[in-house]
Amino acid sequence: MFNLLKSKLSSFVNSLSKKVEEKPEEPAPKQAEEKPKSAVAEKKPEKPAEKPREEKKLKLSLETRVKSILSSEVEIREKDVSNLLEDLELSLLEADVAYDAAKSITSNMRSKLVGMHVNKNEVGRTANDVVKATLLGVMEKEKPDVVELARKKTSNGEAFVILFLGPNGSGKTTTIAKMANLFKKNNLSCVIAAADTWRAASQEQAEVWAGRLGVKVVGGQYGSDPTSIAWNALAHAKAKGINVVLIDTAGRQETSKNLMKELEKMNRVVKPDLKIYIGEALTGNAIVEQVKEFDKLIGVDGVILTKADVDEKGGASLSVFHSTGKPILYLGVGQELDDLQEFSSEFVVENLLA
Ligand SMILES: Nc1nc2c(ncn2[C@@H]2O[C@H](COP(=O)(O)OP(=O)(O)O)[C@@H](O)[C@H]2O)c(=O)[nH]1
Ligand SMILES: [Mg+2]
Repeated sequence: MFNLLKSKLSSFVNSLSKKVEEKPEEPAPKQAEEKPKSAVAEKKPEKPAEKPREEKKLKLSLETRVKSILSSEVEIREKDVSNLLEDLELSLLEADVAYDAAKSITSNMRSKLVGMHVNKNEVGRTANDVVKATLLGVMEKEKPDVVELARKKTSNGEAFVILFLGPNGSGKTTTIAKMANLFKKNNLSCVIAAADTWRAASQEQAEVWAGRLGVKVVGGQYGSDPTSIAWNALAHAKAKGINVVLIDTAGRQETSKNLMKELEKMNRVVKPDLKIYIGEALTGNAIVEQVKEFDKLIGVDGVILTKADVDEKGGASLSVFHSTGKPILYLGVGQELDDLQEFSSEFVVENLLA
């Protein structure tokens, strides 16, 4: 998972520490070297008050130098990092990080690194810490606790409604099954609205998962109005006291106007509590435009990135956070019911820098 991004970050850390460690000693400040000791010693000033000041200055610069040699402390300069950060920016793009996200990550690193005084033996560790802090900063976003939100709503005797949207084949139906499984484990009952009336066999697919989970599916005729199916599922939840309604929708591209219109209608009628965009991690930074378009149309509360288990690049999550401003709620990490991981930026960053 995310191996390309991982290797690019590690190569940046290694190159930087190599470069700084191999840096030749900086010459001592001229002023201190050029003034021969004797000049100070010989020139005994009339006023004794001035002498200690001069000596103090010399002593100080000598002390700083000795200290710096002893502690092998170096300052990271712009010239140490500039080429490496340029390379890193290209590497991030290659790993599917969106352009503005890559730019912002590297400029953030530059401002943290340049001017930093570090022990020569600890450049690698320091660079690692800087990369970590920067990536965590990118992914810092308040994330709703979906299960908690559902619990809260149901405690008022109302059903919690989630609308799942996204392109065809991104994993909506599978993720709905995984979510139903998660709710069930948290003692919340579910109903699935099979409102994908476009794709042949989509309802049967939902039925298969639901059968395994012991969850009811409310469906309708292929080609029928998906909003009416969602509406029926809501009515069913109300009548039976079911806690969570999970609405599956037909896969649509943000470019297909009719389908987008249909989604808008469903949103107005159903008024979901949460709208979750399901996107493949493999889509890379193209996911940014998709989320933005759906967000413009009906508002997106969060993203679930699926197929993270087979995504070698790893840039999509950084792009989503940086360029859409939406939190990632979960990662899909396989095709089974339990293959859903709550998203944790710490976990992802630890994994990237392991
Ligand atoms: N490896 C992997 N495959 C997934 C994941 N989520 C979904 N899939 C697979 O992606 C394919 C499309 O999923 P589906 O739920 O039908 O997508 P939908 O068209 O958006 O409803 C299926 O073969 C799923 O098994 C995941 O997290 N990892
Ligand atoms: Mg589907």
